[in-house]
Amino acid sequence: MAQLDSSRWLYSYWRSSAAFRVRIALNLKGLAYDCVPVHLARGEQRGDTHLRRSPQGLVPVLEDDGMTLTQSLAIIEYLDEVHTAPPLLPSDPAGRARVRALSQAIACDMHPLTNLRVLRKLKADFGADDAACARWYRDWVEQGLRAWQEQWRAWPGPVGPYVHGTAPGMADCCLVPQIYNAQRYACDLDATPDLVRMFDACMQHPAFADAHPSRQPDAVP
Ligand SMILES: N[C@@H](CCC(=O)N[C@@H](CS)C(=O)NCC(=O)O)C(=O)O
Repeated sequence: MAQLDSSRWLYSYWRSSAAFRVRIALNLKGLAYDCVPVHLARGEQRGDTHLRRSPQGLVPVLEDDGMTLTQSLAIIEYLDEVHTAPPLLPSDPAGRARVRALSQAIACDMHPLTNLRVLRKLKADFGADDAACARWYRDWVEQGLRAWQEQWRAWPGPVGPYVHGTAPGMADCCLVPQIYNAQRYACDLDATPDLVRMFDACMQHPAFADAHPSRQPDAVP
């Protein structure tokens, strides 16, 4: 859903799951943006130009209304506060706490362990080969998703088709890229069927389908 002359720029990489989260949120809100690829595999995130936007050397970065915003969850909550419809967080405090907890379990706990720079460090400094990195990835993701499913099942409220009811929200923005990556790394998802079902439901929605890595301007076929 990238568009020209939007005055909103998303610095993104097609396979970045954190950028994928923000692309979904922008699409759910119906907000136009220009996608500016930052080639992570070539190290563009560590160049001076990108470090001025993100001193951490990470994507996504959203430039909006003259501001430079980082951190996918902070960006999603910003978008939700400025553009209130459709809401990405529930209206009740307990629901919001649940959605934030499920979102943070992925964005703050699972994803950082499997980030590109972590996998690179394992290889460069600790002698891990491709097979060891894949095992590291799968171990963390499979155990993280199993715990996530338990946490999700513990809620007494309405069930599906999305994470928190009948409309997609912030937790779906986090879950879908995580499952996409888990499938890419051939993780065993047999123990987490509820998550796969929610992923499949989301991917039927155009906001998710248009945000898919394969649909991005920098995608490599
Ligand atoms: N907590 C950050 C994580 C951002 C992040 O880890 N981005 C990855 C791509 S998914 C990245 O830019 N990695 C660059 C690198 O590892 O060098 C967020 O949610 O925005």
